Amino acid sequence: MKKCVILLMFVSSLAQASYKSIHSEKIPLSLKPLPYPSAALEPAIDQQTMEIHHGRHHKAFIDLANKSIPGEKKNVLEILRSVSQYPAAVRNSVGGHWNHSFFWTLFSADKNDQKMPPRLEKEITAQFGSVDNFKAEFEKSGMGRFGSGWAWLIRGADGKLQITATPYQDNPLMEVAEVKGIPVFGMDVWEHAYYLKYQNKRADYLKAVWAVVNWKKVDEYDRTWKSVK
Ligand code: MN3
Repeated sequence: MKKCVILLMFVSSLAQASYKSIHSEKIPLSLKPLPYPSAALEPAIDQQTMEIHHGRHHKAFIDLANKSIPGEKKNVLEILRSVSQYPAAVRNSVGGHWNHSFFWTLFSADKNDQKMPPRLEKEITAQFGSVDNFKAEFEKSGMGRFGSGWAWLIRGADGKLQITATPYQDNPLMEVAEVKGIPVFGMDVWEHAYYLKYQNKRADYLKAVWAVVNWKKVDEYDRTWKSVK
């Protein structure tokens, strides 16, 4: 019985991530293990990029956040919702931590996860005409984000699915975001996310990663977006 409890604690890492588990985290933040081996998403995302991205870039955001606001009592979502009241380092670091914590969960090497659930397909088709249209519009948004940032699929203020992009480590949950909403999918378009393998070819990276998207997880986020207040 006791062994069972200990095992459950280990399993409740990023693999089981939900809005709640990401949002309720408080300072000091910690780096969770990836929900898959670092080579699992090859060839779309190569192992070296994965290891540097997770182990160094994501870790750096965590270290900066912990250094910037030691003793902070608000949780991650509350900080993002009031991020203009903090120094810029907090916007970058807590934003970076949220974005990457969410990002790692959006991929899977499991064929079952890669199949888009009919419910989500229906929602996407209703909003964008077809899944292919959605992908094309999303890639366009990622390409249109000049410099570093993120492309997002969100549930907007009107409750509809919408594509948007943010600069740096901003995200649509922040009260400073131009277009606000609840992210249900997101793509890191910083050069560090793709440069080792794709160099300057961001379009190739954006096209390649569709093969490893965990649509089951995206569907789960989309089914629970209203839980984020
Ligand atoms: Mn990144």
